Amino acid sequence: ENGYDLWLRYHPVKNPSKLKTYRAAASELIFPASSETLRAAKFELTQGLRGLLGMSIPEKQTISKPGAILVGTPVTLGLLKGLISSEKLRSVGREGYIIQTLNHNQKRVTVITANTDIGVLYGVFSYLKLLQMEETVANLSIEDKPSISHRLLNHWDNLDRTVERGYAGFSLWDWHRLPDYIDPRYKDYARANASVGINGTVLTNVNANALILSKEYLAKVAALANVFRPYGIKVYLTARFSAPIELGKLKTADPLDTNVKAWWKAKADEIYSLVPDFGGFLVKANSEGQPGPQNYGRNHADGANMLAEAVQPHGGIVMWRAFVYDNKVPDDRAKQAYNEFKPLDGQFKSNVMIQVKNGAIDFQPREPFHPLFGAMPKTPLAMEFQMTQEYLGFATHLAYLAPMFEETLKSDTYAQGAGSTVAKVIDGTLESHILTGMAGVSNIGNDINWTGHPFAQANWYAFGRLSWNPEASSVKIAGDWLKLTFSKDAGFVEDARSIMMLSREAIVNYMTPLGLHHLMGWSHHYGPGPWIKDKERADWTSVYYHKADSFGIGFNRTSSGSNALSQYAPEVKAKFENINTCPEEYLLWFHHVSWDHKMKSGRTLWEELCYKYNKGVDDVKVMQSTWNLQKGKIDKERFEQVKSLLAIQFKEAQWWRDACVLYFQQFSKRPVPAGYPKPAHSLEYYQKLEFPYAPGI
Ligand code: BDP
Repeated sequence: ENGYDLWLRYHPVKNPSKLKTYRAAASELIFPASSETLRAAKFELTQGLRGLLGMSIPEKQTISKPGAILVGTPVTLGLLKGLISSEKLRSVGREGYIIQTLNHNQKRVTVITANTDIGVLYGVFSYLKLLQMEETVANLSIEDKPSISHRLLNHWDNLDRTVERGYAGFSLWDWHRLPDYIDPRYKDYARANASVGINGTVLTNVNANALILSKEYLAKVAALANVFRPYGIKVYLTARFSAPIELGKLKTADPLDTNVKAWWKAKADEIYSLVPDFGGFLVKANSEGQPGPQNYGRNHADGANMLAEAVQPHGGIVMWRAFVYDNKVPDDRAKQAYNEFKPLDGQFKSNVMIQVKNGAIDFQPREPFHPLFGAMPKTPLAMEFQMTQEYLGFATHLAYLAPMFEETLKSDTYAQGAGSTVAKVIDGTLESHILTGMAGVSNIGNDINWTGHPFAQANWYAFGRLSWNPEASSVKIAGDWLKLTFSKDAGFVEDARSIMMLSREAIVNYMTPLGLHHLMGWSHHYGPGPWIKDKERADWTSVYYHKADSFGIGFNRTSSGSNALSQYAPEVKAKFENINTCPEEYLLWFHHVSWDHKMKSGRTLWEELCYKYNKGVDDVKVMQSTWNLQKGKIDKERFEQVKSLLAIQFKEAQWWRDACVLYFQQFSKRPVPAGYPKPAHSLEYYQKLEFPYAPGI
């Protein structure tokens, strides 16, 4: 058992009465499959039924007995026209599907239908999931469709197969042997994505290499696109803004230069000649050293629109990232994206989305929602979440991220009054956008289990589910994933789900409690580094963010400080600005607070900080003991793997706690309250630890 099958495990249904009813409900299959997508759907369904029900389902042209399964669109299976009303079909749109049990000439049949072939594929995955989870299938009436149009993975994969901030081996893309060798994993990757509704993948790192746009590499990209196409997955590439210079030998990459425009247009034409359904470009520009329009005195809209014009005739889009900040700008880093982008609202072409990270700094274990959400009503904003655990213990710590994604999606921007949640901004309903998107920075590599930590698969799965339905519940998703991936044993699911639901908060507590952020080790971002200072960029140090001094700790972003709070709607600002109404989990994000400040618990801030760091460690202990109870309930291999990783997590949670508490104590000059364990080492010891070979830099 190595976890390769992810959540697509079609193991025999164990419950005998369930098995009997499932078999009776799958007596024959009527599924003419003339397209590649329908053939993929049919393959999945027949393989799935064979595994789950231990039988091969006979194929028929017409319904001959009860228990028939009918699959197709009204075009591919004429029989369906009379069975499902066209209004009902219309309501599920281009990618949605319907699963319906109904009586036809006194025979009970199951219909899986959609308007498009890809909708059918999604319906098939959904039907198989019901069987995998051993749910009742006798009276199905399911109508489902995605709320977001672009549900994309962002691979931060380099052409040499290293992955930026990727901790699960090397890149899946074997560029060297493409396009001639097609690794069978590409198809399994596509199946996994389609099963959760992911419909696009950006193959390359945002810190882009122009080479990917060369003729040779485009042939490789086309080969991948061919594998993914039947699964409804479009490929996208990152566009290095200076590519016209590097590849085209032009003197400039100025977006208003005619030759530059012509170069990108020709490049887009070339890409589309090879990949007719190419999705478009993702761009990181004028950020962390990447070139961009500002190099030529132009703005982000000039850059984005120039690329948008190039792909527009082919139906492509541009996702322009808002992750910009500059250490030469003498203002709080948290404010810079808003300051640069808000004034450009309304200036982007209609095929441009601005891709915004969930928070204003950088994928910290907890961040308040990014102030740009709700602030650019004339521009579609796509969400960027990070699945790879850059700041949450890489693929070593168990961190179920869906509660964090959910927290952001449910946050109320108040942009158009109460209820203007981030979810409604990005699903387009708040500001009437049709172009909508959610991106997840991939945690997938070539490790046999894809994500390194067996539980990191859950973040890929959950991202897909939330990008399909941003209102979905993280608890429900966790339960589903466990049943699909490990076991349906109720006790196991309950225990393992409690571990998952505890994990993210545990990490917040042992790394960055109470709104602290950016305290990690230099460069690789692993382990504690609250002492990081005096580097070439202040906004890459820890002291810039925690500002600990003899008075207290925290970043004052109120009107007496950087006033970053002014970027939020008045209701949000008022709540966070007031130290008494600011939720304590964001306290030190927005306020510089005295060590003696009384917290809701009655403890002082210093005592609360010590309490939280210890709570984080204790929670990992709870995760460990709960996991140990699962022995024998799941396979030995994954049980042991998770057990070992939790042991590392426990050790490292203590490392974080001890290093941070000792470091901050230098400023608080207060004793650690009685009852907490003594640090194993001195502060100097922790400060001297070095990790020259930490992965994924
Ligand atoms: C940060 C990473 C860096 C990425 C950057 C980005 O440390 O490696 O290139 O974000 O999102 O999280 O562009």
